[in-house]
Amino acid sequence: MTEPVNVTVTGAAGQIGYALLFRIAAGEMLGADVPVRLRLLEIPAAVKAAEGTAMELDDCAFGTLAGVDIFDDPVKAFEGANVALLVGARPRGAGMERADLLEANGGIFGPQGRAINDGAAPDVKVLVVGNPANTNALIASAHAPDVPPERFTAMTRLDHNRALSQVAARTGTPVSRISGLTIWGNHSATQYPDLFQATVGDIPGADVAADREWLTETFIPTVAKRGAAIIEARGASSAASAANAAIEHVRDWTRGTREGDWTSAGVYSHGEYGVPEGLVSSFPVTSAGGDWQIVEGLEIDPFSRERIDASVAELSAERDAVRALGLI
Ligand code: NAX
Repeated sequence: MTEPVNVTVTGAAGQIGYALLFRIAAGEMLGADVPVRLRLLEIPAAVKAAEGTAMELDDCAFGTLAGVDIFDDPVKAFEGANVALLVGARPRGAGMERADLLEANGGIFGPQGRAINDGAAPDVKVLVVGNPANTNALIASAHAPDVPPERFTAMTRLDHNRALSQVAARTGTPVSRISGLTIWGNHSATQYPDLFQATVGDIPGADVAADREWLTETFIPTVAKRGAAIIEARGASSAASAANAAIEHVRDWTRGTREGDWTSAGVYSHGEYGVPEGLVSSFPVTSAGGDWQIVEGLEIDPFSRERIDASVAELSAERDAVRALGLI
């Protein structure tokens, strides 16, 4: 049997963790023939709940699951990690200012970045799901000077999938026939879902986007505010769809994106499309050989430019705030 891949999942006892772990263990993320060893990280108060989840994982008797270990210490949890899914984060509490939120998350993602730096496998790939995801990825990466910053990514795949589904519903086109859609910027309400480069069935996405009222009044806000709509309907935030997006992000990263298409991910900017170097911003990306590549050379129309710039400005402001707090 090949050596198991070590997958560390933080926030393992949370609702996304519960929707995620069984699919990873079943081989849906890394492949049906790839054995996985799960390393779960939780805060001490939630370790018992993680143990319950581990019992259920045992009870599935997955052929691809080589073992489950549970930790409350990031140093141990990230030892030998090949893939790290950083799901656990500090949610915004009542009366919490943005600086408080960034500081609380700095206290989580700084030490986790350091632990990844010191103990993870040389090929470690990191996906940050916990919000504010882009800036948390930036903080973790800043504490991992020996890991290439390209290995720290933030999840915008759920936004990408939400946009695909909205376009499919609007046009009656199966999702499988929609390509070239992009989420730009921050995983926040300022994100910009870009249809202009897309192909929808046999028609250019720009034709679908030509209905500016639908684009600006329905499509863009529906995608950006979908998380709030789910909370309103379900009484809890997105969990299974977020877990699915995390699985797809890592699956595509490790096994490659679909031929002739790209996806969206928050990745390290080297200055592409005018996004300041060093920000973790969502871009159109492909993956081959285990590395993300930003799709370059797309023509950005003024409508899109304005929206990309607004979301990137928010990311720059978050970076300035965490810098001022001494978190990076
Ligand atoms: P839950 O509150 O259900 O679970 C979070 C878990 O993380 C808890 O079990 C908690 O004990 C644990 N945790 C907290 N601090 C930790 C630490 N320092 N180390 C290890 N574990 C820790 O939240 P859930 O619904 O699972 O959401 C998790 C995160 O995903 C949240 O930050 C949420 O905002 C974010 N999301 C991000 C999305 C994205 O597209 N990037 C979409 C879904 C989701 O909203």
